[in-house]
Amino acid sequence: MLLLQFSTSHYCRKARLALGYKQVPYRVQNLTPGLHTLKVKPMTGLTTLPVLLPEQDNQPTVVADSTCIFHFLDRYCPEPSLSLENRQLNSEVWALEDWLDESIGIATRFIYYDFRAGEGKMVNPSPISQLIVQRFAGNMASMLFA
Ligand SMILES: N[C@@H](CCC(=O)N[C@@H](CS)C(=O)NCC(=O)O)C(=O)O
Repeated sequence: MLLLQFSTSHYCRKARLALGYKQVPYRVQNLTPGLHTLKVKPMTGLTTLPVLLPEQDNQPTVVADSTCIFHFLDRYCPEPSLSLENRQLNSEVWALEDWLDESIGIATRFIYYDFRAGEGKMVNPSPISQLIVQRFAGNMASMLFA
């Protein structure tokens, strides 16, 4: 399997944790923020990562969104399960997972912009990354934390 990701994204880490928990072998391809849309949007219709390419017969070619990746992995490799046997608890867990993705997940991204605009500038020293950090992360951070 191939995981398209941003190396520092917490949603991508979430996908890596699930793959590791299932012990499913996978490779990663790190995409450059901004340019990633050229590759990802035609495949998924979305601009977000992670995106998993199962590369297996009789499986979907593309699975986008960390939650969908969790559900796909539970079907592909049922044990160990990411779900609970108790239906009531299981639906609460998935509701919580969805809520955390949409609340803390998004808030954390803004804290990360602030980090990248400051001491985290050198997380990825490539020129394109530096350009993006200077152009976007700095502006976002100053808007959010001014
Ligand atoms: N609900 C999505 C959120 C993923 C997400 O927001 N990923 C960010 C990286 S942390 C992203 O790809 N942002 C780029 C963009 O929105 O263009 C998931 O769980 O996969």
